[in-house]
Amino acid sequence: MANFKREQLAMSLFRRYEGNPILEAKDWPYPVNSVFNPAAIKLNGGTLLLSRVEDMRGFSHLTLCKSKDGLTNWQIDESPTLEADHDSREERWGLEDPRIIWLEEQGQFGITYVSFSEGGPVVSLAITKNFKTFARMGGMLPPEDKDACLFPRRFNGRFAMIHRPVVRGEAHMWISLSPDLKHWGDHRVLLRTRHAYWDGLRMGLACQPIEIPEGWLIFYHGVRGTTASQIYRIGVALLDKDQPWKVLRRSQEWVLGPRADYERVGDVSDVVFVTGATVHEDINKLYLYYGAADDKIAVAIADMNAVREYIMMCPEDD
Ligand code: BMA
Repeated sequence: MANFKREQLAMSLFRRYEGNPILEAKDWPYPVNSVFNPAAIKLNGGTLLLSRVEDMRGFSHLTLCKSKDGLTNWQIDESPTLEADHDSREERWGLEDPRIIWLEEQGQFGITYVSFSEGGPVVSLAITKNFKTFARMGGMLPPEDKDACLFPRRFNGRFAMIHRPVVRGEAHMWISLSPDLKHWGDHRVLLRTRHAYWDGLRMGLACQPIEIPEGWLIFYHGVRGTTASQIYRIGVALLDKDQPWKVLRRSQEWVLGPRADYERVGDVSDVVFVTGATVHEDINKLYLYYGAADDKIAVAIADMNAVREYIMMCPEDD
């Protein structure tokens, strides 16, 4: 049965920043078709976005944008920050949809992004200290795979990664483990698409995992197929802090979906695609950065206590 109190909270959890969209193609220092699906982290007291940028051939690369408050006065790199190596079969048709996590043991950032390889999309890893030089670690698992992010530390001696392979045409979220960030095993399904729900067709991790006292907060996108198109919306789950392959809670309803004009109209209509998050402890707010209709970047803001209250009202996954 619908739970109106919880649904009311889900609907009011996020507010769209009034200056949305915060970044568009016209803001770029060089000619581009679109900017969307950015990774986000806090760095040196400011916010850093690594944005997906699509050029006029339709290939994507990644470009760094910095801002003090994470909302205004973005400084955008004058040229692509991380570009595909076109001689490599792995990166043949561009780099897409990055996520960033701080790797505690390495003291460096881990960027997981989609390389559009000759065999289909694969998830690749690059490690960096300064976002100027990048150590490319290559593709991690075979195609088709997307929507991946590492966790910041090991669990029982192994690193963990959430990702979204497509198996038998089904697109669920998986979690895999590795001793060295290179060799991956113990693959298991983490969250499944739910028939007839808003996330019934496909799903994938949204931004990087967010640690809260109750566990790991995991935002994800869910897709519903309609007679006209596909609608991309955002839901949330809670994973166990020490064993993140255990799902403790999962939202039945979405918490953010396309409603504003800039989310409804664009290169791909009706898409809200979250890829980055920052937590601002001083004001107790969560900022979610997302691609709006696949051609601009917007931000949605929530009160961290309300998000925690909401996820604890959600049931276990069924
Ligand atoms: C997904 C990804 C995203 C994109 C979304 C909506 O499959 O390719 O990059 O934003 O579709 O078009």
